[in-house]
Amino acid sequence: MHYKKNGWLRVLALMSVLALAFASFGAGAAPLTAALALDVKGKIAKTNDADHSEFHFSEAQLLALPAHSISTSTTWTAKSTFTGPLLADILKTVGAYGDQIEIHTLDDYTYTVPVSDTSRYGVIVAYSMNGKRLQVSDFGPLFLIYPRDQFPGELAGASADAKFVWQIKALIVK
Ligand SMILES: Nc1nc2c(c(=O)[nH]1)N[C@H]1C(S)=C(S)[C@@H](COP(=O)(O)O)O[C@H]1N2
Ligand SMILES: [Mo]
Repeated sequence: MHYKKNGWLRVLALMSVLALAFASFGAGAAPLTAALALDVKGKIAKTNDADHSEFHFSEAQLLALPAHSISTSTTWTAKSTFTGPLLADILKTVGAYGDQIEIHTLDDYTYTVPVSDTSRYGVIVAYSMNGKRLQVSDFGPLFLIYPRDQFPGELAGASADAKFVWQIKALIVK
């Protein structure tokens, strides 16, 4: 190796690495796996933002909540194991006191589920499927999962499909 003689080569190599880094991130290219994040507002007792209006969960905060798994098929996926925090634990963390949860997504879909679903079905906000993080292109970063296979009468079918909200970015407690 001739690093000492060819110090400029190292500089050139470093510049190439930086150029690549800027090409992939600086140009605004979305990362394959979006960082986990979730904003919760509305009827909540705890906030953590500057103007005390919402509770922002960072990836670390979401991963710090106890992880629960549900194995089920959905209209879009064969039987798989979904993992993530309980919606109930997210609501508990923010001190939610409403009885409806309005869910907002990256694709601007909105759907409201009753808080009673959390105890009835043990609903989870899944960030992974079969051990792999959900990609934005594949229901990620967060996907509301109900145990459909365990409640075929109540959770299978067209009307229940609306509850399986993917690309979740925010919850509003009503
Ligand atoms: N993020 C997101 N989740 C969503 C939807 C959506 O448009 N965006 N549609 C919901 C509704 S109303 C139903 S019936 C199903 C629709 O699934 P489909 O688009 O495969 O018919 O997914 C639900 N989850
Ligand atoms: Mo729907």
